[in-house]
Amino acid sequence: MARLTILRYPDPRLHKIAAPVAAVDDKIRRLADDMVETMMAADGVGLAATQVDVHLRLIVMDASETRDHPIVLINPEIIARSEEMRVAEEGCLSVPQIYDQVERHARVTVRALDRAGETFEMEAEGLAAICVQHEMDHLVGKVFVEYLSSLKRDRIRTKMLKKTREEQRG
Ligand code: K2U
Ligand code: ZN
Repeated sequence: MARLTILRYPDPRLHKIAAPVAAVDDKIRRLADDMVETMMAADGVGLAATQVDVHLRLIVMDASETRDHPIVLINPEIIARSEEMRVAEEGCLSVPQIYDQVERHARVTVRALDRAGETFEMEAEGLAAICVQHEMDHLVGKVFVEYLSSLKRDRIRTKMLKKTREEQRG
C-alpha cells in the first residue's frame, strides 16, 4: 500500500475528465487500496482518482460512523436522485481548511462495479449522499468551490496558491 499525493486546487489537472475503467484488474485494485490508505491518512470521507492525478472513473469513500467500512466504486453512475435537496457544509482534500455550504440532492442511488468487478447498487442519504455527489463531481473535473460565488472562489484560489508557495519554500 502507498500514500498518494493529493492535487491541490487550483491545479488544472483537477479539471480533467476521467475515463471509464476498462477492466477491474489487480492494477485497479491496488490503486483503490492506495486511495483508501490516502483517504484515511487525510481523515477524508471520500477520494476520487482525479485527486491523485489518475483520470479514471474510480472513487473510494467511507461515511460510516466508525470509519472502518471503505467502499470502492468503479465506473459509478447516479441512477436516481431525490427531489428533496439539502444544504450542508462541505470541504475537500484538494482545498484544505476551506469549508462552505453546498446544496445537493438529499438522497441518491448509485450503480457501480466493486473491487471484484461485480455490479452493485447503493442507496445513499446524509453524509454518504453528499460524499457520492462530491466525488462524482471530481470525476467530471468539478471542484466544490465552483458552487460558490466568484468572489469566494477567487479568495480561495489566492489562499491555496499562497499556501502551496509557502510549502514549496519550506
Ligand atoms: O473529495 C474529497 O476531497 C473528500 C471530501 C469528501 C466530502 C466532502 C463533503 C462532504 C463529505 C465528503 C473530504 O471527506 S473533506 C472532509 C469533510 C467531510 C465532511 C464534511 C466536510 C469535510
Ligand atoms: Zn473533494
